[in-house]
Amino acid sequence: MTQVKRALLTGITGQDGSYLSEFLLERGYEVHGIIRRTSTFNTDRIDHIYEDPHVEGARLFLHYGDLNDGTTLRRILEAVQPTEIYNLGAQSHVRVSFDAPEYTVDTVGTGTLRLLEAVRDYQQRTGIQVRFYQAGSSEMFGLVQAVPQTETTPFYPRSPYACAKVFAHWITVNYRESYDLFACNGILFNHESPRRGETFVTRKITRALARIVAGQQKKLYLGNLDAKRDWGYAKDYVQAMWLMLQQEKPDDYVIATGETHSIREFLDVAFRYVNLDWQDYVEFDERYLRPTEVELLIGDPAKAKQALGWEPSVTFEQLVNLMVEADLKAQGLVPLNGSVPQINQEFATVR
Ligand code: NDP
Ligand code: GDR
Repeated sequence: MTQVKRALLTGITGQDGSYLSEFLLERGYEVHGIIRRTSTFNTDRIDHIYEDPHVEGARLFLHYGDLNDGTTLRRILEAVQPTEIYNLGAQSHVRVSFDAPEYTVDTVGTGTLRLLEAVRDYQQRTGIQVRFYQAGSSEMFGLVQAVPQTETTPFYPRSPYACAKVFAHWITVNYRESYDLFACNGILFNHESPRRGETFVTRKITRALARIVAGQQKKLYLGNLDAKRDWGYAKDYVQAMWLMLQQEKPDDYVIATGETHSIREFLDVAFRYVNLDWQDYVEFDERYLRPTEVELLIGDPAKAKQALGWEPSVTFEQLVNLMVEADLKAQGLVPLNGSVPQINQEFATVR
């Protein structure tokens, strides 16, 4: 009898959790996700794959828990008995991490340790090997030490979020070396999609653009437009997470496109789609600046290409366009016969 492939995800309700769940379900996995109790539903991104657990053959299961609650994490691990764990849960907003540093570090840093401790005990007690993926970030590189950034570039984190991710990275390495844990760090550069959280800059731009075209918004307020990011497509990136856990040996990998673009360039491509000039709509608001900024990120994915056979499939321009199209569609503005929707001159009140 073949063993059931059973994955446990933290952060299943997030952008990456939703794409990874789809990917794993397509490959025959039973998928278990940890969700937080909230007063309104927070499962929008996975509602389309949710199955009633009472129905025979259901392969997606949700469990209430939190990275700040170690007891519950242990209980879920014991109940699920996963073969693979993907630790995607995080307070993942860099700007917000300056406002809520303790909470961010507790979730991102100590939360990872809590999960690793649970895995370590579970593995030692049962002898069952669990493969562990840690969602590391290019934010760990922070202040530029070298470009392009590789697995050996030194970290210089520039936010509470990034400091916590550096801790999570090294504690994952330490548990791999100390307890023979199959644990991998993905060092993922920014990856976006129509499911990207609405307050990250890419989605903030494409969503605002669609609202401007629909006449629901007049201005878009942004912070630093000169920062440069290596932006890829989230669907490509979750595949890399899975590939890391299918290798013979655990290791750490940079996942990136190898290209970098400024926020200005993102605005150029996005607004060009609807024949508008972004300079007519974008205003500066200092509240979106960070006390310490990460100015330039560009990753070198050579190791992932060589060892995992992984490559990005979507270009920068394609990524911007697919996000713009999705937000226009969400506003009921579907381009017909290749023509772009016309801007509604009747602007509603600014929200
Ligand atoms: P999102 O912000 O979209 O999702 C974060 C997820 O974490 C949500 O499911 C959220 O739940 C959950 N979460 C938040 N706090 C807790 C907590 N205390 N306990 C348990 N779960 C919690 O992030 P992404 O999907 O974009 O990113 C996934 C991971 O990858 C994160 O760890 C992020 O830091 C990291 N990363 C992301 C990159 C990117 O460009 N997207 C690049 C590099 C790393 P809820 O829905 O209830 O809020
Ligand atoms: P980042 O993503 O900080 O790179 O972290 P974000 O989209 O928030 O910022 C990218 C750059 O855009 C600048 N910026 C603004 N950012 C936001 N959010 N809102 C604005 O109005 C705005 N104006 C300019 C920022 O200053 C920054 O330079 C993301 C998250 O997903 C992390 O969890 C992940 O680890 C990293 O990517 C890789």
